[in-house]
Amino acid sequence: MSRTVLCVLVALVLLAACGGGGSGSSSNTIPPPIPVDLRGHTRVEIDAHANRFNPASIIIDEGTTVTFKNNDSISHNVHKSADAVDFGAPFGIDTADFGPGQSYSFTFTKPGTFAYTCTIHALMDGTVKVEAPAASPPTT
Ligand SMILES: [Cu+2]
Repeated sequence: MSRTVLCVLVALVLLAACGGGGSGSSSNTIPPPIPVDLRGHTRVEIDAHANRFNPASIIIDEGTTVTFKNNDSISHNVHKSADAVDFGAPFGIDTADFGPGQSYSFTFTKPGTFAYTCTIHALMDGTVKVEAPAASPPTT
């Protein structure tokens, strides 16, 4: 066994160990959840359970009614994340209306991406992306 071969092997191992990433620094942030495509439904349901909304991120058609169902043993609420956001109608309820076994429904009448949150639980939030119908007849 020659010493040169050994050196080359060590060099290759070191290169492999530190060169894997290639160019650029990979992000360490957790990507947002992939939205669940629920277009084509007039009513959809979001499960509020274990202090999470599930699915936390959805895509729906304009005009779809979303029901947030509380399947926990504690109360939750649903509020928009930013006051400046217009959901197309008053959005959000107070805690007393959304206790265990209860639900809250809201019909999204405006296209856009709407972030909401449960103000009781810090990590309990979600996003509803509302899309206008793809092939709408021309309005003349
Ligand atoms: Cu909550």
